[in-house]
Amino acid sequence: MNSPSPSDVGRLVHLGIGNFARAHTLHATDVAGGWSVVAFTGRSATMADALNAQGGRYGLIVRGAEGDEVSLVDVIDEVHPASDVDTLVRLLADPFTAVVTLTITEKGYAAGSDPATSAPARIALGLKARREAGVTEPIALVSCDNLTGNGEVLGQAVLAELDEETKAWFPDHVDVISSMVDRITPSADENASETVRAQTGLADSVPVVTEPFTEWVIEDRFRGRRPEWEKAGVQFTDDLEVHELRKLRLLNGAHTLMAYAGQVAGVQRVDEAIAHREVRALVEQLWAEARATLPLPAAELDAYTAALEERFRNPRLADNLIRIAADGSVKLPVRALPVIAERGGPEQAPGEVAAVAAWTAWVTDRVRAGEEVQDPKSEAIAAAASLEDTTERVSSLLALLDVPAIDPLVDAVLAEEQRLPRP
Ligand code: CS2
Repeated sequence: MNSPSPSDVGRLVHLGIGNFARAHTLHATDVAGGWSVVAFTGRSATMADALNAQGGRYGLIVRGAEGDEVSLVDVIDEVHPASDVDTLVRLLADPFTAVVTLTITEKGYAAGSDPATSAPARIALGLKARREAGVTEPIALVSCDNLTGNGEVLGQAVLAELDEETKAWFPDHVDVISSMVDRITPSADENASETVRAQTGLADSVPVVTEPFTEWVIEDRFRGRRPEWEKAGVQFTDDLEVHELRKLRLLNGAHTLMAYAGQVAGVQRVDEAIAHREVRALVEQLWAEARATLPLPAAELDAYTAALEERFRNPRLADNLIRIAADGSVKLPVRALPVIAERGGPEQAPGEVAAVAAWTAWVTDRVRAGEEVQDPKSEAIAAAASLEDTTERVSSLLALLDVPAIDPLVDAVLAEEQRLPRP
């Protein structure tokens, strides 16, 4: 925790070190060079022990349709469990720390006020300590999660936890920055460790498997130091929103639809879902509706969806639908519901309604089969999905999506549930 010069380097603190962050944020920081990284785990603390045991290094397997490219990422100095609040506070109070990146998933931004469970509350404690230590260097908080205006969402979550004095200090010392990150990162398969060992010699218990495609677009608003991410192909922009909406509605929207409709139809992986005739027709329908809400030229959208289709078809990536199916109650309100509202209602957005209906159908199937639904609202979902009356069941599930109820949605979802492809 000493503070070396030169002034163009610094320390980056990352919150939520799962596979996603290791496939892009930390990889890009490694390519940029010169920066020290201290990471904190998300929900599972086991990643801390595993990474520390291998000196913070890990293998990155880039899995193209034709073959693998394996490299070592060596950028992490230390990993701490999320519960180590004291270390985070100490690091944020240190002027050498200039950037905090976050991949805490959608639900991490609504986690409440307890620093033990809420990353925004922990950051608030750290910023208070930074102010009290008299640090004048700006610090940037950069969200990399799949939310619209993720920087604003983060800023509000942190401000809500701050004392009055730090709130007043905040605008002059903290930049809250939105970014759009895109790289599909499935769970690593059981052969991944052996692949890394064979190609690099590292005995890696937590390798990362990812796709060749990678995109990170960041708002250009840093007053302080930051890694030279341009070296890793990162783009800086004054207009992030259009990049965010395009990705959330076309990529993540299709992912969510496939995750539920695919499993209801009896397939388990993304490449199988996009190859399934009826699921694929639903994806095309959803794309047509989502595209109509995006202020982008048709040719650009054509190229984007064509590229998406190829990424989804990657036969070697083995991306399981169950990974994407997690946390539907916080994903649908970002990915599908805004399109339904902007289109003027369910009748103008049957593909998006199908995504919602596939969720209600899938959680119902699962709950009735006695299987777990991974979601911050899993208990309420289980209760709603168990209701005998079909209309009550669907309206109770929709009430969990945290949006003002769109009345005709219940009927539209009930109708789409009936039309979903089944095995
Ligand atoms: C997926 C994302 O888990 C999900 O819901 O849609 O993790 C997706 O793979 C990434 O956003 C791709 O960049």
